[in-house]
Amino acid sequence: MLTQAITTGAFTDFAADVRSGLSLPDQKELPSKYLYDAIGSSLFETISLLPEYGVTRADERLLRRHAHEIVRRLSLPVNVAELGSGSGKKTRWILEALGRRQATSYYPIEISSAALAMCERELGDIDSISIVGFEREYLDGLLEVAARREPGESILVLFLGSTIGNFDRPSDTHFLAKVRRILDEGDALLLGTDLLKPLPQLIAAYDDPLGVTAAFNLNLLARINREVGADFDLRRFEHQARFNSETGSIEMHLRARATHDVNIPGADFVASFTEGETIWTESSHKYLVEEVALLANHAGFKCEAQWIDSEWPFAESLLIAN
Ligand code: AVJ
Repeated sequence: MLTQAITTGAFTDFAADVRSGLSLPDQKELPSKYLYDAIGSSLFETISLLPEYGVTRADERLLRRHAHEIVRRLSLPVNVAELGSGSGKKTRWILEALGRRQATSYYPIEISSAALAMCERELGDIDSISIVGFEREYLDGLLEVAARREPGESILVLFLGSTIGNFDRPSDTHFLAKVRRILDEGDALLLGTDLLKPLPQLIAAYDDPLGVTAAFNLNLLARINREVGADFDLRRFEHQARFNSETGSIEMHLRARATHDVNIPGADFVASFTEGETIWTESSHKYLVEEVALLANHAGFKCEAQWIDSEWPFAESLLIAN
């Protein structure tokens, strides 16, 4: 049968990434982008409501307060591309401010179809905004947006929520440099970055007492069970949040409570765990304000303006491509 011939030996990207990440001899890892299936995206939405996790609220406060000033500094007409829109909630303020001045195309770019659907529902009612979503990786989506540019239009890229912090250093610079190469001089990038803050506050944000972040992290194993046919016993793993002071990043890990094997037939693979061993599932870098401007300069942008939340240290930086 044809279908069988195609599936035999040909793993999905997810299965291949699971296999390679769990085969690493020292620190096992899984790419954090796989945290966001429908359940993971909805758990993240819940995280963003937790009192201990101030990131999303700080981001939204800054965008709400400064939307008009941000829009005033752009070269109009402008179209908006958002890398990882999530639910789209915090984007409303910028789109409303823009919609008052011009008809605007808004292009959310998301690998999570659940998040993309949420975003289209959330923002569909704003006057003068037309939404075209792309279910793509960030750079592939941005290439599509750039291809639709009409002469005289500029592009505003939104990269909010401190998602940039999920890259390690210097991959964050390399990523922004790739974004810059897709853009033209004068285009803008609005970058949200969570800032370094006292350790207890950071740990609580990534290890909340209600256990929502633990569920968000463990869901990655449940997703492997669902989509790659593995037999992870979630009770044999526990969520861990640590601060790595060398890299300045919060790391999420899943720690094996006992020595055991896990079958992953969809990746044709058995993963062995020893007690106490961890799978590293995410890094979330906490920036220094000065670091953001340097990052921007190295990637080919000038830091035009910066707004910082006083309640929860977080920076919104408007970068202009030079
Ligand atoms: C959505 C990537 C910004 O790193 O803070 C929340 C994801 N992980 N709690 C972050 C997350 C654990 C979040 N980002």
